[in-house]
This record gives sequence, C-alpha cells and structure tokens, in this order.
Amino acid sequence: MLLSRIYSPKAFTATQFRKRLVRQSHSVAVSAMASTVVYVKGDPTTKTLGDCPFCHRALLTFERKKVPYTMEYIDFANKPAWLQEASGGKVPVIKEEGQSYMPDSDVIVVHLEEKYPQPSMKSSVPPEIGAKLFPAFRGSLMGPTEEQEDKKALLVSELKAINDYLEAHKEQGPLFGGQQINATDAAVAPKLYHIIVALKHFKNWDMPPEFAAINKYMEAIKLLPEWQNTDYGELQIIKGWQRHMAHH
Ligand SMILES: N[C@@H](CCC(=O)N[C@@H](CS)C(=O)NCC(=O)O)C(=O)O
Repeated sequence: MLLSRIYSPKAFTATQFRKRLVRQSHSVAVSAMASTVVYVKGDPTTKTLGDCPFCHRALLTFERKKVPYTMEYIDFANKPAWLQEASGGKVPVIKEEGQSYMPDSDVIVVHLEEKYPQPSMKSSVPPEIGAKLFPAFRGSLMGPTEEQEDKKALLVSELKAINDYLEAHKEQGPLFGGQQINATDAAVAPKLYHIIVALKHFKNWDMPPEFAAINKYMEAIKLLPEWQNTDYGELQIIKGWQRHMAHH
C-alpha cells in the first residue's frame, strides 16, 4: 500500500519523483559513510571538549567540509596506552574505518583536503603568516622571566603581520578565506583565541588598538556555525593554561 503510493505515477509528477530518488540516494550515501573518529582533548565523562587549538583546527576542517565525524575525548590526566604509540601522546588523532591512526593536525588537514576536495579550503595566504604565533605566545606567558620580553616582542611582530595582511585584504574579507574559513583560518584563529583570552587573564594584556583588524576578524569567525559547533569556551582556555603554568 505504502509502496504503491510512493511509486504511483498519479501521486507524483516526474520531477517530484526524480527529486525523491536523489534525496534517497543522497541519504544512503551519507549513512553508508562511517563517520571518522576524531580523538580530541576533553573530558570523556561529561563529553566536554577541551582547549586544544590543534584539535580545533582539525574540527573546523571537518565542519567546513561537512565530513561526518564523532569525537572521542582524551583525558590528559589518564591517557589511553595506544595514544603514546600512535602520536607520542598528542592530539588530535583521527581514525577512519579500516585505517590506522593518523596523528598531527598538519597531516590531517592535508589528508582531508585531498580526500574531500569540495568545498576547497586551499589558501593563498603565505604560510609564514601566524607560523611563530604559538611559540611566541607560550614564551611570553610562561617562559623564563628573562625571555618573556623577547617572546612578547616576537608575538607583537607576528600579530602585526596578521593585522597588516587582514587590513590589506579587507575587501576580500572578513576572513582569510573570504566569507568562509579556509586552511589559514582553521590554523590561525584557534591560536589567536588562546592568545587573546590567556594573555588578558594572566597578564592583563589587551590587543593593542592598532591591531583592530584582528579583533574584527575574531568577531566575524565566531559568528560562523563551524566555529560555534567547535568552540570550547574561554573558561576552558583559562583552566588549561592554569594547569600548564602550575606544572611548569
Ligand atoms: N603538531 C601537533 C601538535 C599537537 C599538540 O601539541 N597537542 C597538544 C594539545 S594542544 C597535546 O596533545 N599535548 C599533549 C600533552 O600536553 O600531554 C599537531 O599539530 O597536531
């Protein structure tokens, strides 16, 4: 009865029928694709995502490309034994069905771009943009006192390069990828997020007013669903760096 209703030529015009077939084959294709497991920093008990900018980069890439994934949360105080062997104890690591563990966000994003080329996240932004951000930030937050000033100067010059680039390309903005995130956004924005939140909290440091383009950039990226689906919140960043600093 139901079948005859679905396939009855009286019930559907040819166009409706074709649309239905397309929809059906699409949902079959999606459900047949096993979702990739992404191992991330987090709390497996409460299933809360932790504050890892490299995991964030991988997750933003999954989101932008609409590749199905499920997260497995790694408790850093109690890491599973396999992680040491797979990645030296670091996340993110991904696991596709039938494949071995793939660690390192640099490798993961290149793999995703090759396997799922659409939408493309290829970026023409020079790779040196933001490349030294994180070591400069870490050093200015928790390096030896005599080093902190040098690292802060390096951080400011890295931020200036980012700000200058955004300013010079503002017609094509607001993001490095224009209206949508590209590979540079996925790599750089999670780091800027840590820098802005942690330096404010621990060093009472505000982004200098001449770097207004960076603030605008962060406001724009935070509006995107890809960001909102993967944002762990400022409190996680503060708690995360508090632990690092206590163990340092
Ligand atoms: N180069 C790696 C770096 C990953 C990394 O350093 N992850 C940190 C978390 S943000 C980690 O797993 N650290 C292990 C630990 O702190 O025990 C990548 O890009 O994936």
